[in-house]
Amino acid sequence: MTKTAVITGVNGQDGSYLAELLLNRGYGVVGLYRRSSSNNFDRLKNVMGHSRLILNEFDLTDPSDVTDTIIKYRPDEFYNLAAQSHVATSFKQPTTTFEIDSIGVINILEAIRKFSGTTRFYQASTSEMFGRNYSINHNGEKYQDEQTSLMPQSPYAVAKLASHRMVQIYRDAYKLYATSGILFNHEGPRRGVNFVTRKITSYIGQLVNNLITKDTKLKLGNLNASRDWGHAQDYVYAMYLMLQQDVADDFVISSGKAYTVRDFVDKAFKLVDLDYNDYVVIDPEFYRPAEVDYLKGDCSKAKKVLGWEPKISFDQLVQDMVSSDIELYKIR
Ligand code: NAP
Ligand code: F7E
Repeated sequence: MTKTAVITGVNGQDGSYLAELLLNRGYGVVGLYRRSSSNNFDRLKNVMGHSRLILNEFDLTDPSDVTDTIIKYRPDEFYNLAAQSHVATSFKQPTTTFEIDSIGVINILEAIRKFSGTTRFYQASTSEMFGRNYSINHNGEKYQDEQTSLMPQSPYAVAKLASHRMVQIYRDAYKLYATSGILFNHEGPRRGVNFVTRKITSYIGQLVNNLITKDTKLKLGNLNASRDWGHAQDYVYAMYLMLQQDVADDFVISSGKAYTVRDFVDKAFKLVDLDYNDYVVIDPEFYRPAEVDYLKGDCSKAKKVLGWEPKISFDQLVQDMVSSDIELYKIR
């Protein structure tokens, strides 16, 4: 029988990749998007019109909308990918961020508990919850895994930590199949343009196609922060695997390698034979009130239990994003 999966934030980066994956596996997919005056389904162009895809308007912060959705579909699987996902924005909009990223998750958990107790629930948790904290391995290297204490440094991370804990409570107290993926940064050509990787590659795409000149500088903030960057296509497969286990649990999903923002920008510009120093200027506007300096995940548990590991390397990720943006701006 066809399984039904609900995806919130279906027109976001991860939602679009996950919709493709689940449709390819024979699922009926109910994709939920937030109403706007100019809905953007660009990321869904590979699946638009698919006979097993239903697209509905939905807002996570509205309890009756959430409850009605659960009652209508009583899905086998529910992937909550909707969020105010931008860390810098969360400092400017802490209340909105908390309403979406925390209260919204409680709305779903309550609706599942009351009306659809067999639905398997995936929550999009994040490495940002580790904040400045890390563990140290026997070689003296810093890393984060499921045992590392969580010390959030932004309103976004606090909101995600609240929902992360709430998922654990609903799993323990009500025996729901509720799980959180602690995903480290994952990117790709569909990444929003205000995240640093895509900001860089979209600048390069415009530069190479002569839509801007050297006089238009690329304004960035902290180049020294380290991130563990993977490809979103790899990471949505981990989400799917997390809902196929006998027992619900939380997993770190990461590449296990850390690079600085400077490494990313350097590599991206070198791919088009340019030196980033000629184009990048530092603008304090893009510094954050509090920064997360170093993220490098150890996903040994996911490798062992889920049989998951990333397939796309950092170099391939940068290459994919740069080539895709060069193509994108060619046809504009
Ligand atoms: P994204 O591209 O920003 O997508 C987020 C989606 O959520 C968008 O479709 C957005 O709609 C929707 N949304 C926001 N508020 C909503 C609301 N009130 N009701 C319904 N939908 C709403 O994020 P992503 O990169 O795909 O990430 C997916 C999830 O993983 C997020 O929860 C994020 O916090 C988490 N996460 C991401 C990463 C990463 O590196 N990408 C790492 C760890 C965790 P609009 O287009 O209307 O804004
Ligand atoms: O910043 C630095 C910035 O905004 C990465 C989200 O998906 O991953 C993402 O959060 C680093 C930070 O991602 C600019 O200070 C420098 O150190 O691309 P980002 P993020 O904050 O790591 C986590 C795991 C999530 O869960 C989030 O949803 O880059 N940086 N200059 C800059 N960042 C931005 N955005 N813009 C700059 O100009």
